[in-house]
Amino acid sequence: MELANTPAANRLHIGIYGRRNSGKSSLINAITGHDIALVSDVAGTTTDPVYKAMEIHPIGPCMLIDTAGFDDEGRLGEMRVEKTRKAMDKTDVALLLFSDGDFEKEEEWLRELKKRKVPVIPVISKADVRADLEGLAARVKETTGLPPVLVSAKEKTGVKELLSALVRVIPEDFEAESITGRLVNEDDVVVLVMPQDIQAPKGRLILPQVQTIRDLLDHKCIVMSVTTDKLTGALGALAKPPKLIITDSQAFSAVYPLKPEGTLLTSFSVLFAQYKGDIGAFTEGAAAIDRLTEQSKVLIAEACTHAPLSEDIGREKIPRMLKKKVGLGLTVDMVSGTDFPDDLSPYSLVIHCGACMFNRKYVLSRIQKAREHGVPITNYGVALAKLTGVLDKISF
Ligand SMILES: Nc1nc2c(ncn2[C@@H]2O[C@H](COP(=O)(O)OP(=O)(O)OP(=O)(O)O)[C@@H](O)[C@H]2O)c(=O)[nH]1
Ligand SMILES: [Mg+2]
Repeated sequence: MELANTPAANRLHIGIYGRRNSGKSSLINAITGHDIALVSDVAGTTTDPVYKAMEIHPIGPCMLIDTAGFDDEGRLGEMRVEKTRKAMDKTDVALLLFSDGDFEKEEEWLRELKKRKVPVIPVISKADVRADLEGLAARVKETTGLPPVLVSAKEKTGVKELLSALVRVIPEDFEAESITGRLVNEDDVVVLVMPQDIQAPKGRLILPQVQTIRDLLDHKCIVMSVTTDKLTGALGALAKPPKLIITDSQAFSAVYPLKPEGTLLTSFSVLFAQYKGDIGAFTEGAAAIDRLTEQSKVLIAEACTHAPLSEDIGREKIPRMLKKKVGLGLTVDMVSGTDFPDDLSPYSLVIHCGACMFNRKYVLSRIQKAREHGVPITNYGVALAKLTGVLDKISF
């Protein structure tokens, strides 16, 4: 996965604000699971804002902004606070840390963030050492209007809840990245394999194909579209092998043997699994297919209440393939629309539809919900790639 390709502007910028020593840098390390920010018990350890590009599941590419404490003092301290203030202008979502004591500074920064229309998640840091956690939480709720997330970076508690809170506040139109941007650069030649069979609508292309072509043109790629039978001809017409072939997943077995060595191969459904969700979570989830037994229960979740085309995939094709692999005893439940169950614990796996009619935020919130319950989740496209044995041959 080429993360370096995600431009900074497309990353969700998460700013972390609080007093000196409130545990901002430790919180970053807890969220990412890595020791990337410098932590010490000296107040004022972080001076300039530090920008860390990170992949956070299930949100995707993010930019974490570690800042200097907003209660810094003295001439240098004031200059540092000024820099922290500037970081607010780049912040999409703010984590505001609350500690014991009065909230004078916190309220001031809350006002500043609200003025900039930045969603704020109140956080009580160092929850493991707060003398009166309940009282503190009540005061924060009164001040911010929101229940705070209680986090201990030391004991690694509250991080899942914090991720859920983040998913809830990301903007409705949040699209972390482009469809193909991880795989291509300017001037790359890309061949699209688009069988025009009975499922293809007469006289036009389906939306994912159109969007992919548009996205490749935006990346200044050289795009060639063919039906499956013309792939050999197309490759022969090129002076050198293409950078990437994107195929309809149904044509995968025909395309794979023709792929030149060194050319990347992916499918429209896998590209959209990332564009509309989180491919990392989905491939991890698909691995659970290997662990299913006849005692397992699988939940198939469809976002639309009526979806004639994918109905066949979700209601027939995937259950049939799963039972063929696992055994006829496997239980497959189906829900649609907003019926996503609150209790996912009976399930060993959730397989979600491609959510073509819904935005990424919607899909991410479902991924996060499954993660909170410790239940693997994947989607139709990735599950099909896994069940047909092509998932590990694909780039994403
Ligand atoms: N008990 C406990 N201590 C913590 C926790 N988080 C951070 N600390 C400690 O608090 C101190 C300050 O942590 P930092 O993460 O450096 O705090 P900061 O807000 O980045 O501080 P500055 O960069 O100086 O503004 C360190 O000694 C940490 O080990 C926590 O969850 N529990
Ligand atoms: Mg710090």
